[in-house]
Amino acid sequence: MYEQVSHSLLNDILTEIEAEIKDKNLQYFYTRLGANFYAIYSLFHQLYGHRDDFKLQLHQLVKILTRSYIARSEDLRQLDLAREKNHNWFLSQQWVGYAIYCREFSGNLKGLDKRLGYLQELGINMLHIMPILDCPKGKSDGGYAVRDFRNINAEIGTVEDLDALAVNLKKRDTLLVLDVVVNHTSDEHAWALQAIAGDKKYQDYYYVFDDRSMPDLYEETMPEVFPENAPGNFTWNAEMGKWVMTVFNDYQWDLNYQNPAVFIEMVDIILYWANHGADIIRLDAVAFLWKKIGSTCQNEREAHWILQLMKDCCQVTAPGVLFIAEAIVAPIEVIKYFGEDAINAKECEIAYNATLMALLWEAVATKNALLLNRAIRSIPDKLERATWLNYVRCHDDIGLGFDDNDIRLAGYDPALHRQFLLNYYTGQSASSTAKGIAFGTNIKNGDARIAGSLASLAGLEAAIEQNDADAIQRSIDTILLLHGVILAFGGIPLIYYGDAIGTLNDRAYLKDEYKKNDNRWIHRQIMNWQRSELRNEKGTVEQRIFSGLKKMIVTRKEITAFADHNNRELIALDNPHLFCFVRFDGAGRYPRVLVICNFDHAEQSCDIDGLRKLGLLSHAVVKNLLSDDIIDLSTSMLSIPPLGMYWLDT
Ligand code: OTU
Repeated sequence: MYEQVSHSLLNDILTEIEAEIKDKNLQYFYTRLGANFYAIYSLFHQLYGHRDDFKLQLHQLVKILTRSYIARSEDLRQLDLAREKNHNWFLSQQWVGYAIYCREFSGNLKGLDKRLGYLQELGINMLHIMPILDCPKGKSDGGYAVRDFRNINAEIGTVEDLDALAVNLKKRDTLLVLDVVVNHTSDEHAWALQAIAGDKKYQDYYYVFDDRSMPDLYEETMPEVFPENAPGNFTWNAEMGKWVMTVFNDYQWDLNYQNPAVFIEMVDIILYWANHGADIIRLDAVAFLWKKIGSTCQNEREAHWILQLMKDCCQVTAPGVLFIAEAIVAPIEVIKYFGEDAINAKECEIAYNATLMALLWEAVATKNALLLNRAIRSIPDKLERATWLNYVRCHDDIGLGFDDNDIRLAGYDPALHRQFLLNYYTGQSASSTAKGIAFGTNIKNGDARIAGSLASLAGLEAAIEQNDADAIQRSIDTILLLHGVILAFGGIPLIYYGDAIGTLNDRAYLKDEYKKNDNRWIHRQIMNWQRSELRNEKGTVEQRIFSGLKKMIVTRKEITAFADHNNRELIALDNPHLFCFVRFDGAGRYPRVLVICNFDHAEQSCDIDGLRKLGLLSHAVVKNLLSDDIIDLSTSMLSIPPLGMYWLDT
């Protein structure tokens, strides 16, 4: 939109940097800046308009956008243009993601280059490398406590190694996902060190207080994220003689986005990694970006403004780059990270679907889909040009963040049901073969989350220990069933490293002084490449999981109805063990794929006539796309094997 005040300001800024921008071929940059500037100005004004330095800071922001564009390579600029033309490119069913810790997966970045063949064999074409930036040893939170946002951890490699990797990934049509930890820095970051040294400018980069009066006010309403390891949300820094807000670990200092300088620094960092070839940036802990006394300091409306502003800025310089929102919050809140009151995504294009993840584990434990069927309806429709990141397991804990009301509607008591799930996954219930452990137990309110590798949670570890072939089969079927859902549901599936070969819990972290207090390391194992070779040996656990998953991935990529365009309908069946939805494609809603999953350990069936009444399964036979088997529909009931899944071509 054209608006005089902002436009004349923009002209002033461009005049000021005239020498820098002269002869620089900025045509595309100017059109984007012109298109977005009013939005940028307005949001920046909403957040920082009351400050004396408002104009100065806005000048600085535009300079950063311009310099980053000038630094952007011609190849990346071309990619931006191609993606502008084909703007729904990331909604395609072609994408299949994989998340790794670089050190644990391949030792370092050079080693990672040698493992790209493995990823390609599985069908992966989007690689999320979790944070690899410089962090203090022992106080790194797995890379999420960054000391230098522009340098890679020396043990993992160099920026040049990453550049080389980015080029190789592009050759393989594989997307590169990198983290930018926007909410906090390490207490050894240069900003923090200068704050500690007494520099007021840098103390303003954080939430720093002389005494407990403000921290105590905040604490009244702020929950604790790591109650066991890092109780409270503030840490006393003796050197500085002040309290600092540290929502996560005591060495992770929360950045103060009430200061525009912090916002501008972060935009600069995001664009730095975009210019190093990141296709997608994962923005960590976005729910926490704005703190306000009297609130939980999560999901505040200003946090959304910050993200919108980041998006608007990134679109000017690197419009082909997408954002992932890492917001592990209730469905009604998570949906806002795509943007509110909008048709197209205007904050982050992608968001973690933590609700689906947690519901899948609930269905495995209860062997039914009562809560899954109920609570999945609480996830509102996403915006256009937005998609989910669907996952079964990630590097973090599993939180039981379901809505109490949904639990009640599914027929359970919320507190008892959560306790049941916790007991189930931490191996304290007789009915369970899961071998997880409780993470983040909060003795004040009894909350806890779950750590443990996917395979160990799915019973594989216990089954192998007991040498029980049937139980091994059940856990393999569970692993495949869970992945089958995330591959078919709509969104980008994200597979966690090691899960394709059934990696079990690894208790080695207990012997590591830096890791032993954070039991999420039980599922952040060193990739066992020797075991992974067994994927080529028929009949091994590794081969059964890997080949099953690989087949599902190949099949997913062929089914255009699996692209994500809000083209899914949940189907209510009478049988509580079954989870069923239909995916359709095109205006005539064809072709369609009917997905049916059985979470029970026994065969289950559903009424074919019921489905026919919905216009589904009208033919005499139907093909299961997962196995190519033809299923006879001349009987009245369709049976689904124990822990089985159909993708029916209907
Ligand atoms: C994220 O997760 C990362 O994924 C974690 O690995 C980090 O430890 C953390 O941020 C701090 O950087 O607390 O248990 O509700 O929204 O931001 C996982 C918390 C976490 C989440 C999430 C956080």
